[in-house]
Amino acid sequence: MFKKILIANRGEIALRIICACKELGVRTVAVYSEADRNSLHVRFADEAICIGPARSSESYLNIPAVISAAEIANVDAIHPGYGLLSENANFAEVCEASHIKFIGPPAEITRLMGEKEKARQAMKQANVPILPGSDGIIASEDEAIEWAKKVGYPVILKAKAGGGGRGMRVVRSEAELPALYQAASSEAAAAFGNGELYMEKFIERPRHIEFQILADSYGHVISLGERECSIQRRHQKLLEESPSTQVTPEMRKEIGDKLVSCLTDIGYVNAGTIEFLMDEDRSLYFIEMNTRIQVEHCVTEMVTGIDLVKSQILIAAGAKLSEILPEKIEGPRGHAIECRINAEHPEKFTPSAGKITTFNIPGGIGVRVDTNQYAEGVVPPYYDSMIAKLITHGRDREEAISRMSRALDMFIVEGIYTTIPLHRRIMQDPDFRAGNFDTKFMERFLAHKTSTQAKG
Ligand code: MV4
Repeated sequence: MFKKILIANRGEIALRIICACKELGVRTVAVYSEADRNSLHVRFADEAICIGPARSSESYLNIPAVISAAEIANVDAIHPGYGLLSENANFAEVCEASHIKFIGPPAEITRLMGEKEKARQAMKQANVPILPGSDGIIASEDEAIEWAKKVGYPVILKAKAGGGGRGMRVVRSEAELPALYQAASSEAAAAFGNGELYMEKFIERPRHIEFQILADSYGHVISLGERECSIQRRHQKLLEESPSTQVTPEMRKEIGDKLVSCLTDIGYVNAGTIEFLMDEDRSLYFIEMNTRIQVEHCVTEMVTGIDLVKSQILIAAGAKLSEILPEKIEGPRGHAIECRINAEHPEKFTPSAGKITTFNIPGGIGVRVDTNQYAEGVVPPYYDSMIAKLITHGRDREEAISRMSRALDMFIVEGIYTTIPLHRRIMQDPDFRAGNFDTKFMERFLAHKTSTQAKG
């Protein structure tokens, strides 16, 4: 087992990783920027090293600074968390070259999954359903027109190196294809340094459903079921839950089995998330894979009872799944929901940095809060706006929702704006309560709010 781990991250996930290390009896090293000097991850780690100025590019994303800290502190391993360096294959390689274990999959697998079209082909080989589309890069407008004819409009152009919705364009007719092809390609070139595109049939109102897997270094892979992540705005998830109301035990097993077979073939190791779109007839189609722990991992933890971060560390240290997981993993136990509490105006979504004056964290049965914030704490303007995750668990979805409603009422944050009032309203929404929503839910929800306000 590792003696000491460096956490190459900040915020709630840095603290979450420290929790796992403490439970495992592993010493921790925090790294922090000048803006995060008073953060709880610095306070709760055994050691802390300042790695640079506030801006991420000069601190948390500065590979030489992170590696130097790891060498000075003499750690065995680095946990990258999510975002930042977590899906940077070069960073994983530098870690291994420095004889520091990177807690995540091998660099070549991160690189493979970063190439969205290659990931698609890998899934296709294992019979994981993918959307009809181009098998490979579409090198020209003419080629795109040819493919669109075969598949039928609407289609979507996506960046080979893509992510976060950048370099994506929906094309509804042949006439508009050339301009959109050029726009997607130049946007992708600017964002990812690679303008290559591929194409898929476009699904109008998809749900976003993802599967959590764990894999050890001995060829064992397990699926831990799905998360429903459709409640999002501009590609930022706001609320996630597990299980999805739309996935039956049969679907869960069918997709889970196919993913296990695919990821076993690939030689996947550690935690991973496979994203799907669900269309109106409830068919699931692979879109991409994330090779890191995700923000919303907690809802899976609540319904499986498995500590995913601890599992990541144990797997990286050479444990077998059979040694760290219960003998039999049943389906999901009850229902869990997570609300992302962001330091943002709840309607305008503008960032709201500054000093927190009151911070009352709810508790009680079925309530979990993952946060790095506290009263008198400061939300710096430089980073992601998420300051807490409020997670509730209940015997069923209704109980999880009622617990979420009352926990949101008891979560008092003063001094900055947060998304708490927004989540309170979502909990009251009849469509949300009925499980009747897709990735366009927030657009409709926010439009309705504005119109009723205008009337009022
Ligand atoms: C799609 C799609 C519809 N059809 N692909 C957006 C981000 C990227 N990860 C994939 N995305 C989408 N791909 C096809 N063939 C719709 C989206 C999409 C979306 C997906 C998941 C969650 C939110 C979304 C919001 C807008 C568009």
